[in-house]
Amino acid sequence: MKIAVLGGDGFVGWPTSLHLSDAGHEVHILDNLSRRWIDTELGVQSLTPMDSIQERTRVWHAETGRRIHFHLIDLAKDYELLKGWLAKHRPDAIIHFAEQRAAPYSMKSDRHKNYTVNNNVNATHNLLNAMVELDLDAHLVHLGTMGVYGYSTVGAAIPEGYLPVGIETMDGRTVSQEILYPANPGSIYHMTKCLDQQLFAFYAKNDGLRITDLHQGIVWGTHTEQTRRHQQLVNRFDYDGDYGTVLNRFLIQAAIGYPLTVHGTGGQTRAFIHIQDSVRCIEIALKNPPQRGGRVEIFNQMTETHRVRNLAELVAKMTGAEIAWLPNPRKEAPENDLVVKNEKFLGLGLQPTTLGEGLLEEIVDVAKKFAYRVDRSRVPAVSAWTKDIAATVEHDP
Ligand code: USQ
Repeated sequence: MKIAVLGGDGFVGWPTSLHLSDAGHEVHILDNLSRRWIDTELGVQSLTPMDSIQERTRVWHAETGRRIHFHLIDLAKDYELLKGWLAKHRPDAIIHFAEQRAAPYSMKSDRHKNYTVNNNVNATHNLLNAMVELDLDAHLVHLGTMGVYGYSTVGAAIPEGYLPVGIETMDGRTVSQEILYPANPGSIYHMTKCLDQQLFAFYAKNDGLRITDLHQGIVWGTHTEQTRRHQQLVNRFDYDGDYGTVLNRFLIQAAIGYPLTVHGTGGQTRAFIHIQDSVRCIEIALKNPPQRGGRVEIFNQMTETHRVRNLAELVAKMTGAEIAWLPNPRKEAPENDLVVKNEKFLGLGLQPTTLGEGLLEEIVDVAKKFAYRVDRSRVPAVSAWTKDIAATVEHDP
């Protein structure tokens, strides 16, 4: 297949591009390199030393003989450029990662809220609009988030996208209907993914676009089979308070002797997936497109659920790290249970990679190797969800 990977320079986009290229597909990365600009804005860098996208693709070609093409395009701002590219290349499939993906970054200030909404919603809408205008029947696979559901399980597992409801009719009968699971975002970033869902539902219904939305949990790990092949193919690895995600942060903190930054009681339960499984799920989704004219296909892309304090205790036991119990910069339930259905990917052959497979140690080793690149002052999470909470945030545990 000819596949456009929008946002192919990012944390999940890059290993996905390598994985699909390795599988024999013709891969085109479209990216505005915004993630690199945000590093510059925040004054942080990936723990792993990353080369330019051009250098990364050159090394991939030297290693494998395969080409990954790069196109510098801003989906949210350059509608005509995007449309022109799609008209010329007419990909068979499009994978859409091209959104600002950090909840803390999206809550930093009014400017960051505006940026996240404008960037994410326009990117998605420009893409859908152009596909319709060009009669492009490509399968669109979007990376969404488990955060569209909120994280509370009301005595029932969270289904894959749709919720059956019984509605009482005026003549007293009960009819059943499936609706999109009620959106319950916990940050501006997560809210943009809820808005994406509405855009997808409309374009699938109105124009028959074939769309798959992947509701992904928190990714952990850094390497995949392909990023291991050469040191210059290494994936980015975020540790800072805005972009670092919880388990990877704990592992890096352990490696540099920094107390593990648990927010509140650590009673938050979240869904997780290893980066290797994430790229496999995307390939599985690509192979199983929905019918034209059908509804949006939704998968829960996660393999395990864990409570934050249990993860901290696991990492502390494994490494001897201390735990710091910090005031929570976020507005979220202090404790929650979470049960999630993920039978669709399991049914299509996904073999989950779990925390117990020795990969946690590998991440600590990567972190130790590059520990000299860590700026300890950028470890604390200081983006507060409200002005009241901002006064309670600790800058240095
Ligand atoms: N947390 C800590 N200490 C830390 C960092 C986080 O206790 O040092 C807590 C947070 O308060 C939160 C939980 O860990 O309760 C998860 O935080 P996170 O930063 O790992 O994940 P989140 O902000 O939810 O976002 C990440 C990705 C996002 C993706 C989402 C999937 O950045 O792109 O959509 O995970 S999900 O969480 O399932 O919605």
